[in-house]
Amino acid sequence: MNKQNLLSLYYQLLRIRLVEEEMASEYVKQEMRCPTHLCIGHEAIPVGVCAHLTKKDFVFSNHRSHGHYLAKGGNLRAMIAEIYGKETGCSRGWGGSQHLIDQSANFLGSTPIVGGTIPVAVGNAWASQMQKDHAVTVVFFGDAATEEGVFFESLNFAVLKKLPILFICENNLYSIFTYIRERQANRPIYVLGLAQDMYSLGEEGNDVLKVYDAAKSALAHIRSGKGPALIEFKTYRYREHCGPFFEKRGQRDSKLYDKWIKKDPIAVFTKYLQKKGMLSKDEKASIQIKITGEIKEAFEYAKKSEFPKVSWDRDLVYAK
Ligand SMILES: Cc1ncc(C[n+]2csc(CCOP(=O)(O)OP(=O)(O)O)c2C)c(N)n1
Ligand SMILES: [Mg+2]
Repeated sequence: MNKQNLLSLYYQLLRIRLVEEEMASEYVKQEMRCPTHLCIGHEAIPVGVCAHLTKKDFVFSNHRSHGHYLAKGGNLRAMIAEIYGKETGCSRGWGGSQHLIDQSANFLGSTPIVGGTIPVAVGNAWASQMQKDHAVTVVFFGDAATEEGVFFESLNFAVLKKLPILFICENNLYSIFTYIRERQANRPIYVLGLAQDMYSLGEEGNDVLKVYDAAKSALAHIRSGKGPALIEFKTYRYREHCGPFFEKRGQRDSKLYDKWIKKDPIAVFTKYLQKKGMLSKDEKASIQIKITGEIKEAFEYAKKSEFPKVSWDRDLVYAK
C-alpha cells in the first residue's frame, strides 16, 4: 500500500476515535438523550473492511454503529445531529445513535436488536444478485449475535444462494458483562461458517493492516461470484457497554483490559507508520487539526439545528 492509502487508513481510524471521544466528553451535559454504544477499541475493523468498498456497496450495522457509519462514508454532521435528536439528523432526529441510516452512502442501517440486521442484509444481497447491480453487502455484528438462530439461518441461505455478502463478526469477548466462555463452546466463531461450507477465517481485529488483508481476500472471493464469506475479528471494547464512561475495574476481567489496551489499534498503527517514516510530527498534527475542525463544525451544526416537530408521520416508518 502506498503512503497516501496508509495515511487515509490512519485518518479514518483517528477520526472515529476522536468523534467518539468528543461524544463522550459532551455526553455528561445531557443534551444527547439517547443511549450510545461507543466502538472505541474496535476502530480497525470498520476502517480495514470499508477501505475496500465503493459507494455502491452496502453496509448494515448493529448497536455499536458509529465506526461503521463513518467508515462507509456516512455524513458526520448528520450523525451527530441524529444523536442530538435534531431534524437535520440522518434519521431526521427520530432514531438516535442506534438507528443510523444514510442512503446516500448505502449505509442501510443500524438497529439495537441484536442480530436484527443479519437477515435484512442477506435479503439485500439477494436483491443485488437478482438485480445484477454487482454490489457487495457487508454486515457487522458482535459475538453475541452468533448465538441466535437467525444467524445460522442467514448463513445457510446465503451459502445456498451464493449471495454476495460478507459477514463480519467483531468478537470483543463479551456480551455486556458476560464472557464468551460462559456463553459459547470453546471454539472460534468462524468455524460456524466452515460448518456451512462458507469461506471463513479468523484474524486479529486490532491491526488495521491485518483486517485490510483479510477483508481483501474475502471480498475477492465474493466478487468473483463464489458466494459469501465470514470473518471473525478478535477485538476488545475499552469503555462500558453502553455510555461514555470506563467501567470500574473488575466489572469485566481486568487482566483482559490490561492485555488489550496494549494493542490499541490507533497506537499500534501510529507506531507502525512512524517506524516506517511515513508519519512525521507535522503530518500527525495536521491530520489531527483537520479532524478536530470537522468535529467542532459537526457539533456546532447539531446543537444549533431544530428538534423535529412532534407529529405522527407515516413517511418515517414505511418505504414508499
Ligand atoms: C435480541 C436482543 N437480545 C438482547 C438484547 C440486549 N442487548 C443489547 S446489546 C447486547 C450485547 C450484544 O453483544 P455483542 O453482540 O457481542 O455486541 P457488543 O455489544 O459486544 O459489541 C445485548 C444482550 C438486545 N438488544 N436484543
Ligand atoms: Mg461482544
